[in-house]
Formats: sequence, structure tokens, C-alpha cells
Amino acid sequence: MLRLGVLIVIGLGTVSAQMGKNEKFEVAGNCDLCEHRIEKAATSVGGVNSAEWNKEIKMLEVIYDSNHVNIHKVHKAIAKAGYDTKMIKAGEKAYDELPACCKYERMSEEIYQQKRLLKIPRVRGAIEW
Ligand SMILES: [Cu+2]
Repeated sequence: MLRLGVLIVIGLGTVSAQMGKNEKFEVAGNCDLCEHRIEKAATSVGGVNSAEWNKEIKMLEVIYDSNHVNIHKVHKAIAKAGYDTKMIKAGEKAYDELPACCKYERMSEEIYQQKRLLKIPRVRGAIEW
């Protein structure tokens, strides 16, 4: 019972007032057009209520219904639009198709993988070492 109580408290901590799950993660990009494109890609995923990308700190804040959408799908949509997220790197073709002003400086594969490993939060239910 105590364990259940702890789980409920943890659960409540991640649910915002808008009745959605709030998640922040890094998305590469440079300009206002990137902001528009990243937010559009994120909100195009069903179950995403809002998406705000901050150009200065390159962080995207997404509010979504975690019962209906897995955050992985949001990362995928953004990568498809040409932007690297901490979870999924955009394909070469998607990156090449970005408007010229949006061609952000890409990290080398090695640095990307290092960052990725450092920043991915533990998946719930995953085995912990
Ligand atoms: Cu841009």
C-alpha cells in the first residue's frame, strides 16, 4: 500500500494542470522558422495539446495525453521535419531539405550519441543497474 502511495505521488508530479503530461527535451534549430516548424511537427501528432520551442535554450516543452500518445512518436515527427532531438536524429534527407536559414550546425555522430546516452531519462519499468 505504501508503495502504491509513492507511485501515485510520482504520477501526480508529472501531470500538469492542463491534464496532460508535460515533458521538456532538447531539439536542435536556429531561427523563428525552426520554431514554427518544430512546434507544427510536434502538434501534428494526435494527442499533443501544445508545444513550445525556446530558440535561446533549444528546449521544447510538450504537453500531451500520455494515454494516447507515446513521446517517442513526437520525437519521430520532429526528426522527420529535419530536426535532431535528444532521442532521434533526423535523416540526412530531412536535414538537407530544411530551408537554408534553418540549417543548424549538426553535432558529429559521436557527440550526438554521447549526449543522447547522458540525457535519455530511464524508461519506466526498465531494469535498473
Ligand atoms: Cu530555422
